[in-house]
Amino acid sequence: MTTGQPASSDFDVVVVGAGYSGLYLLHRLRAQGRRVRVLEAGDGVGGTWYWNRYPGARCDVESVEYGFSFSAELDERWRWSERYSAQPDILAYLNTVADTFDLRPDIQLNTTVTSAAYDESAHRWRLRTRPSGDTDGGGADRGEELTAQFCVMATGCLSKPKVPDIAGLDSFAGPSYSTSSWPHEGVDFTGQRVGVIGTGSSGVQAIPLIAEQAAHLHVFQRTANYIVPAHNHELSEHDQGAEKLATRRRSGLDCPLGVAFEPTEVNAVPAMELSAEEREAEFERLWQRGGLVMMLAFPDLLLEGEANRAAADFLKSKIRTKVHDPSIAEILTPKGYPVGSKRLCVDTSYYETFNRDNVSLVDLTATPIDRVTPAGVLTGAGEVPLDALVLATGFDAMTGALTAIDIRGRGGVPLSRSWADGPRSLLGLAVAGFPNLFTVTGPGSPSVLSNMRLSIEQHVNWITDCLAYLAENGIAAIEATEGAQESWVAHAAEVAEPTVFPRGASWYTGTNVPGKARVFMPYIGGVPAYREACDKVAAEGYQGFELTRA
Ligand code: N01
Repeated sequence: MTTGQPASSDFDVVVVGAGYSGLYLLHRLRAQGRRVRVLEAGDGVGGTWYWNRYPGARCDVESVEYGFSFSAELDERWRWSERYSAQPDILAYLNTVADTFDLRPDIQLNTTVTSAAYDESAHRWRLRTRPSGDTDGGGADRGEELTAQFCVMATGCLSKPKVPDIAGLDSFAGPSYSTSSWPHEGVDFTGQRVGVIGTGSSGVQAIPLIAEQAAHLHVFQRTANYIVPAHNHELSEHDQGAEKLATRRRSGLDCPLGVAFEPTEVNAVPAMELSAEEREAEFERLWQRGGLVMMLAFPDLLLEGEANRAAADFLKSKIRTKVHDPSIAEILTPKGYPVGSKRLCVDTSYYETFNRDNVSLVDLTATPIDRVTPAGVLTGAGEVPLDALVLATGFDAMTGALTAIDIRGRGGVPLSRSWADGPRSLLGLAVAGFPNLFTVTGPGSPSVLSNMRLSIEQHVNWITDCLAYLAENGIAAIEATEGAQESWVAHAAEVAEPTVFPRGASWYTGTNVPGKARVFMPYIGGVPAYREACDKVAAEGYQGFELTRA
């Protein structure tokens, strides 16, 4: 189904979003014989991988761990081409998923959900939609209303772009592009003077490729990030045989980050109990391996203190070996915050890009952006003339896609009001006051601090098993209790407290969005402990939830 009206508007389950989560949910729910409708704002499936088409966009979890684990048929059908897959590959994979399981007939594209309200007497959700892109105010009339007993928000953690707080953006005379909604036909920067604002993961991936094309690239950096190399390479058939896939997936289940990491004895020892040489050797080993596993070097690395500083010093020293001009290397060196408190970036040739003659780095801490002008960007050092502007300025993460929908629970209470002081959720799966509503990888779950594929599968399995239990036991409504929710929120905060995470100014804590409550949102207790907590709740008949009989 594409944009056509559904045959009926009453469903057992409505799923919002057709990325990894929505596709797997649909597959599982249909296998249970439920009437499901997936509503998707884009005109294709893929979620994150549908929208983020900027040059260099690729995953920072290895491809062989990023494919769904539930289907041998899918494994047979699909081969990854690189260690870290590029966006077109992942989007093609998700389209293959949709085709393999014939999911499209139950997916309604170009449909933006505007509101969802819970009807207490009927134990059903009533959702309103509008056609995507319909911003003239008439959209509500051309939208539709759907009802469902259960509503699952599969809306993604990094899917609501942050509105950049930069004066004069609209006045720019040339084209401007956002990495999070890149033109499908691509952009040719040949011969142009291009400015990129933002040096998080998106900027770090896009900058080297834009630099190869542009006549001149100006990078506007406010905060230098900690960056580890991807060491990307092609994948062979041997790298993704059935046995290899199974081993790596198993290993991911036991790892706090949900990725295949075989710890050595050294990794179990606190960093400062080793000699400086031993510590350095381990950092170097993981640097050569590449990717986010650097964060698993030592058990105390993500706690505030010496181990964290040692890791930071190691990463800073690498910048000086890669960037020829010491003054540029100094600007690219992170300062004033612990490594890990902002999301680590994974790069290919980022630092080397600053050795090119056609690349300039603008240090916004020294010369902040005053405003964008028709001709370029005006900073404290003067105007930088530009032909094109790229915004890699990030997302209203974890809660933005949810609060963008007018979700109202019992008593008509809006979710945005319940979460005004920060998100509160039981296990990142359900919210007190919002019966029969589930969130996939919601705040309070490992989500963005884990391999998203693995965490999505775990959540979808948990939610669909829960729905099967409710059906078998004649239960019409399920709702997280306030008490259980408060205990989980307190536990999540307690686990995070000794770590560097709550200290950082980042999208993890909502500090990147003006006015957003400052709360560390993901669960840092690790994938195995989290899964155990979820399994225990289910095994005990959904303890912590109130169940209402039909
Ligand atoms: O966003 P970000 P992102 N003036 O928030 C700057 C995932 N992801 O899209 O740090 C000037 O990290 C801002 O500066 P500062 C991944 O989890 C994954 O890059 O606020 N600058 C920062 O430099 C990632 O963490 C992959 O001082 C402004 C940048 O914009 C998450 O998505 C690839 C500004 C925003 O960085 C978000 O990454 C891409 C302003 N007014 C993304 N406002 C993979 O590899 C913002 N900035 C899988």
